[in-house]
Amino acid sequence: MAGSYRFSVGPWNIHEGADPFGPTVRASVPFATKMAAVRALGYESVMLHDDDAVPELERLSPQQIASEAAALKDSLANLGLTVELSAPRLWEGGQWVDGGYTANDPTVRAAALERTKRCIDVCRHLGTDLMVLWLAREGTYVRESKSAVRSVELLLEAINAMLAYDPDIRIAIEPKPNEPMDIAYLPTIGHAVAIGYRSADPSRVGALVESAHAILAGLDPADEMAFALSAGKLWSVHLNDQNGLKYDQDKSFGAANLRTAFDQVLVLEDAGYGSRGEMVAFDVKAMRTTRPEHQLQHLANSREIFLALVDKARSLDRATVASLAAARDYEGLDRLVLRHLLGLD
Ligand code: 3MF
Ligand code: MG
Repeated sequence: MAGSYRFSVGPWNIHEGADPFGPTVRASVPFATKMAAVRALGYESVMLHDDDAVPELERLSPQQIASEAAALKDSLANLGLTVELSAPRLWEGGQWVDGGYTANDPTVRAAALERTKRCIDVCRHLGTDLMVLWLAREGTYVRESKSAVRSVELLLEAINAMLAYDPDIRIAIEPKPNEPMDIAYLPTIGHAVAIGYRSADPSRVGALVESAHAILAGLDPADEMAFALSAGKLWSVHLNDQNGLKYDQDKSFGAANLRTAFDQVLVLEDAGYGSRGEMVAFDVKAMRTTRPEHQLQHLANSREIFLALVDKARSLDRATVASLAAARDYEGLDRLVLRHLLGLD
């Protein structure tokens, strides 16, 4: 029986259009309006940074954090939304310019760990056991500024401290090879899975594949997903698209390369992704040119195209695929897939 999928998105995926060269071009949408809007589009779950869920949490006591997060969980439940995951936002504040867990300043490293513990508390009170680590500034602009070996050890120590803090928390590492830093210490899924196996509890360290991040690493997103799937470690995805090696574009799913999008859906579908509770999340942004009245369109488009590609994966003539593969007629197989995607079969 073919499975069905459940979808998730973050509040940052409805945004004001600022980029490094220009300020905002759309008014901000209040958080509550965003939540209601994504539910109306068919999303059942949301991803929240720790301070999306509890603004200014660094100024609050653990008790205040607990009650704010619990209240948010209830108001989301009233809308029909659950929380898929939370993530510590260790890249925005000025204290994190040199990273958190790998900063050269030990007081910054200690603060990063404290902040992450608060994020774990937020996860618990929002009703999720999944925390994502996008290790945004855990890298360098200057090779000689940090010891890369020591940085990996520091990341491992930090992950072990998180696992020890909460016996139920699961950590999904979201690798990205660059941006905002020049070079990151955990740039690919292979790195994420490897450090997970070195941790104190490998069963609680997995990965999140973002399509664009794989492309920026020069890798195929479907194969990155496959690598994590084969280890039982694909705990979420950030589907989107990316037109080559540029800045992180967060285009709508399938917008740059429909065949690559199809191959991602195929690998998820064939592995039964979603049947163990995993969400299909999109990390997509509206173009800067988007008018306010169209600023949800990329969220509708991504979901619609994903579901259309699920139909394409399910209706692919697998017997013919198998016989073309057995005959090593890969030209014929190429044609079969392209005609199928074009609706010519
Ligand atoms: C950056 C990202 C991030 C993460 C998010 C959750 C802001 O390229 O993809 O989006 O997905 O922080 O970990
Ligand atoms: Mg992402």
